Amino acid sequence: MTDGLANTINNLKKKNEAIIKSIPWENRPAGCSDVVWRSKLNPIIRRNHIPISNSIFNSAVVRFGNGFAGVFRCDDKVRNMQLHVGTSDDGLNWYIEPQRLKFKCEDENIGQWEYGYDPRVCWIEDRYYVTWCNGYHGPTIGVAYTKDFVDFHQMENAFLPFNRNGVLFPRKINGEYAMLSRPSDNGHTPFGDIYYSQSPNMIHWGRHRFVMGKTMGWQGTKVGAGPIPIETPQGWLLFYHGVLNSCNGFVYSMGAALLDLDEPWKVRLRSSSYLLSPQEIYECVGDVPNVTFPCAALYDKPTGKIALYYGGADTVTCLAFCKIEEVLDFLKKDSCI
Ligand code: BMA
Repeated sequence: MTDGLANTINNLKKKNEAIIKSIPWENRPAGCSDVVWRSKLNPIIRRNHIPISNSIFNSAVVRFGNGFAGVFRCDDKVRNMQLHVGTSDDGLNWYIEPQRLKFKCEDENIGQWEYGYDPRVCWIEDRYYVTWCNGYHGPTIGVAYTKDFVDFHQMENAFLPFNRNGVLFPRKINGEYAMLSRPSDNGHTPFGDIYYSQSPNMIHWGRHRFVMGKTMGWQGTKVGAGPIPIETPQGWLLFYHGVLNSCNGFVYSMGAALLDLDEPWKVRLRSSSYLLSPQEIYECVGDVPNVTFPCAALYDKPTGKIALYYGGADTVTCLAFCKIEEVLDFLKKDSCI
């Protein structure tokens, strides 16, 4: 860790924690009727935000101290896929630590770093858990925890290879930790369904349940969970990505589903239309064209505002906004279930 990160973390912790910073927000632009709209500041993190980065995208952001912290996917100029810690006062302007995140791990077999990408961060009980696509003889789901965004303790991988898009629920359900994931293969997987798994201790995962698979159109090839699900009285609101296989390759869009509160493998509502798809230049042009890939959501319960962080074209980090009631209303009207 450099002094830069130590200083920003101390500042976030030092300030009066009673003053909770509001999440980034912009009102829906005049003339726009979309349920999800983009930030005018996009991309909020450019590909060369730090000198070593080729691209910074598909990243996870949470509230931390009197501001925000996150784990960012930074592919470096060798094109290693790495994770880096970031801090921010306002969720828009980010300090990204130039050195990659190095997990502490008691098991040297598990702790040997190959690569990591597409992190999610989830506050449960007393700590932040990080899940990510972890290279261990192929991609699988790595799990670690931190209390301060300085020391990260790597635990067992949740599953055998091959798996991606491991997304924790923010509380135990029926007495067990719960995670969504997407079993896959070792390549640019041409299939993929979302499953639900349960664990008594965050180490041993089982009692797997099928949640949902591909359907049609923008989600006709594969689907994967996005940000940490948001609890509502009607169910868990899940934003997810869906993939269409076009003549020109995969197109990654975002939709939403409402999962049962007590049995989240039961899908109550599911969008038939996408909520966000690659249309802006920073989503259509980049290292992998035509990708909008959400990994994090900040939710302000009193106002219902949601700020969604997503990767654009596997190159940059972007922000979009929506209101929870409008997403739930949209789901009721648009559901394919
Ligand atoms: C997936 C992951 C994502 C990426 C997407 C589009 O398989 O690798 O990180 O955004 O492909 O390339």
